[in-house]
Amino acid sequence: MTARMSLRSPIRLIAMKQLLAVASCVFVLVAACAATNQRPNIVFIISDDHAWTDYGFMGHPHIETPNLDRLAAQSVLFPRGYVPTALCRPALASLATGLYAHQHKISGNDPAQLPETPTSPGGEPETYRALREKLIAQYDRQPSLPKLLGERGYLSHQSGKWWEGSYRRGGFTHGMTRGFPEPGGRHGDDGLKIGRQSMTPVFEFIDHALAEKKPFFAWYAPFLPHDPHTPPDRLFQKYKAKGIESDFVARYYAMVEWFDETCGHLLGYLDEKGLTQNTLVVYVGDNGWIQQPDGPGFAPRSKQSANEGGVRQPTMFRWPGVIKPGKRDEQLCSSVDIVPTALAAAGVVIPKELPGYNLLPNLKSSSPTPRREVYGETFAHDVANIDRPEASLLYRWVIEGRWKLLLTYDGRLGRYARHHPQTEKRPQLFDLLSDPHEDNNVASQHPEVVARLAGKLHAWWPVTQRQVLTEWSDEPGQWR
Ligand SMILES: [Ca+2]
Repeated sequence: MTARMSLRSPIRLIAMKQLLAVASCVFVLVAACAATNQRPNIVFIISDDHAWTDYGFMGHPHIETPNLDRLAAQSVLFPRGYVPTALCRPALASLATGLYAHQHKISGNDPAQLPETPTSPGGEPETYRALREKLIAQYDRQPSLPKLLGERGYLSHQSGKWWEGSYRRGGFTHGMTRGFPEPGGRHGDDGLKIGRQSMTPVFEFIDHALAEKKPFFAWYAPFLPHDPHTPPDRLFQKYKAKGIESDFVARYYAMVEWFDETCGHLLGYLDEKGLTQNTLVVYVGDNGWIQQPDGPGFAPRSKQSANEGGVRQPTMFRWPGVIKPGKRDEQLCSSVDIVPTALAAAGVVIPKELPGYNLLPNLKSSSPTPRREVYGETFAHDVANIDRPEASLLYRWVIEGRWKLLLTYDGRLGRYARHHPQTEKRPQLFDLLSDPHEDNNVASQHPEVVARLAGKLHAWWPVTQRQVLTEWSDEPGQWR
């Protein structure tokens, strides 16, 4: 070793150490970038007409949902999740846009009937079809999850219920629904076959996204357990054997388990393809259903209703290794939180107009979410005025901790009026923690709570053209 070398070697050693330090920093940075670049796949599983009580994990005495029970154990589960509206189309539009119905303006399933609208399906007059088109055009104006994810390179697939025209118009790259104005395109057409007939279209899409090496978004909103209640006979017989007297109820219970089986197939496919780890699975239902025991329809205070049987929907988020599983017993969640949370998971900037919370930081850290209240609004099934959702406003509600305030409005009822008898026009206040089925209206005993929560509803969305009673009176409720 020369003197010159020996002089330089300590310097070399330091340089080497520095180089190693820089290299390890670069390695850490590259690894971090790789982790953030590996954007998660996103799967929405959306049940259709399924009450909050009707799951194994929610303690139902008869209904078996082993696949959703497993998902619940692997997820952050909000047993007190809610949808703002208990009707298919507005609820689904909120799940696609992250907006309340009074914001996206798709407040009901159909435009209100015109005097010349035929009562039999098909052959609708052009004036009525123009209203259908106008309702879908409300969706076109909004930023939506499939569109925003598509801009970031996601492939997306629509299956099941979809009301806003074709899957392409909805912003999906792939899908099943041809949609209005195609024949039978009101709410899903070919999409409604998913789950009931086969899962193949979803699985083929997943394979395609894998081959393309692109992250994907799957919207799985099967027409299940929604009627027609046509479960496999083995499941119907299973519930009859459990002693369920009413065939209508046994069929509905069997439909729920059939739906659960399809969820198992989908989640199993993610496992089989090694995708479970890098996929955010979100579970929610669009609205509730309480089966009438003596006929094919739904009981009061379920579908279309602002009562818990309509709006409460257990909500789950699963992303293994990122989201810490756990049950958030009393913590509230609104379905308008789902879109911002999914966008955050995908690294997409959340549009400012979205009213929901990005829950991702809280789902990761197990900390409580910022949500202190949940808001909801019930409009008539038929949209009286597309530009002015207030015209069909029937109820609004807010839940804060144990309290739920429910206000009744004089919006136009249209068809399905019998589901909204509006016999109680005065404010209704329920203590949900002690009275989860809303049997006791305690508004007269807590005027200060009624006033405070009515103020919150007004601040949330000021309604100006409807009649409503916001104070209890002993006189029978009459709009003044
Ligand atoms: Ca529904």
